[in-house]
Amino acid sequence: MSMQATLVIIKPDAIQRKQMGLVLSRLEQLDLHLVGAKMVRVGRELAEEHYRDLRQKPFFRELVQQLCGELHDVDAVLALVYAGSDAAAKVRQVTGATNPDNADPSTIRGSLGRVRSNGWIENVIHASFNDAEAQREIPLWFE
Ligand code: IDP
Ligand code: MG
Repeated sequence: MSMQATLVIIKPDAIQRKQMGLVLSRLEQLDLHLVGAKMVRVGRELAEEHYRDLRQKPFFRELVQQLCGELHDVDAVLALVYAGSDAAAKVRQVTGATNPDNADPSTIRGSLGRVRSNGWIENVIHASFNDAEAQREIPLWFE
């Protein structure tokens, strides 16, 4: 097993709902090392680049606005990098399914996320899907 790193972003919905500590507590239980942590003011350019693979989706505009904090009156998100063997897989396992309504209740999204009546998916964190995605994403957020 090789040493890997993965990106986590505590999203604006979780910042607004004061779930940052809860999320950090969950991630702290994993057998990984926290090697980077930074509050980031997210501009359009960064959000669009981060979610570039979803640019054709009908919800892309709203997704970018959401990551920028515009839908939750939030100025910054918390970007984190965890390192260790199978880092991305370990984090994704506790993250849960994309839609909180479908996420196992034991996961971060299943326990802390929600789908708003207006349809917004508030799923608490971003987590790199795999090592390749992490390698693309981490340099966007950390120099
Ligand atoms: P992931 O965050 O579980 O990796 P992705 O498919 O990569 O899921 O989508 C990135 C983000 O886009 C999701 O976390 C969620 O915020 C948003 N998203 C995904 N699918 C939908 C949808 O069908 N409607 C609205 N937002 C969505
Ligand atoms: Mg994804």
